Amino acid sequence: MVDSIIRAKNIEEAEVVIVSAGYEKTASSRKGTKNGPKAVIKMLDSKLELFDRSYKMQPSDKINIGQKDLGDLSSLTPPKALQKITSECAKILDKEKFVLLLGGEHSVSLGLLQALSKKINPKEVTILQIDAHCDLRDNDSDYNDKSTKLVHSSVMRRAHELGYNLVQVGIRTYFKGEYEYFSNPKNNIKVFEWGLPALAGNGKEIPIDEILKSIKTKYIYLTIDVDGFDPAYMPGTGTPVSGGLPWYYGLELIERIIKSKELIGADIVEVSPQSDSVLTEYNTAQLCYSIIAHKFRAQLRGN
Ligand SMILES: [Mn+2]
Repeated sequence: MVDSIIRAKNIEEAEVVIVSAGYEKTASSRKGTKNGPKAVIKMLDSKLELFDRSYKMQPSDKINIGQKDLGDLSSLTPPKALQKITSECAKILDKEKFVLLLGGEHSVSLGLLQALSKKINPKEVTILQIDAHCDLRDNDSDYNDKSTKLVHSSVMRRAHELGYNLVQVGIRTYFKGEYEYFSNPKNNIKVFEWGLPALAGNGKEIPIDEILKSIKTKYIYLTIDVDGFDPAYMPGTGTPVSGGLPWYYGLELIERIIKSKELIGADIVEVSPQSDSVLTEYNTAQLCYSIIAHKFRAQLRGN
């Protein structure tokens, strides 16, 4: 039998539950994110090494990782899909489990964020968002005739309205209304843009210390849109944008943020598998495993 990183037989047994939300309704460019979670789970099940070279052991031996697939949500309307993701995540959080959500399009994050907001006051939580896009539109009326407020390009606006603090990293494209929203000091949003030499110190990467210093709360939530990374590492995604976070920079940022704050939840979204490359789902599986190992690092000591 092939060893899997996911070894908990059910949710009760698990400490961490990877929730698959293959929802895709409002994606604006290339489709395919509904197939993302399945591809990532397959990598965790049979392709990724169980041995972690930074901890020099097998985290999956010490951390009980389980999974829950929410099935095909794409036949639901955006409000119904959101309600389903929220209530399923809430049930798992009620069992005191850590939830790592896999999308699907970015709108799924709001489900877990709504569920968490019943447990911890959002004002005490900072969302660290790795993304090429701000996702701060009020709605999608500038590019969609049948506009809604529950689209992937509005997800962080809705989260911000819930009261969450917001720090964005890797941003390299936005709409005028988003610019006005995040640059309004009243909204207190910190944006670390990529590729503007004047802001990034002559094209050098933004020091990770600066990002850490911008987070004022004890609790953090991590949302990773894979398009935040350089498309060289994450080519399979709906709306790729050139530039972005280099692989090892992203891994270091994630490690240091988890070690310096208290991570209450995480999601990785917008994985759209390609027919000729498994790189995106493989790297996403690696991010999942690393996030879980860092979060539960106290359990990795000793034998
Ligand atoms: Mn994005």
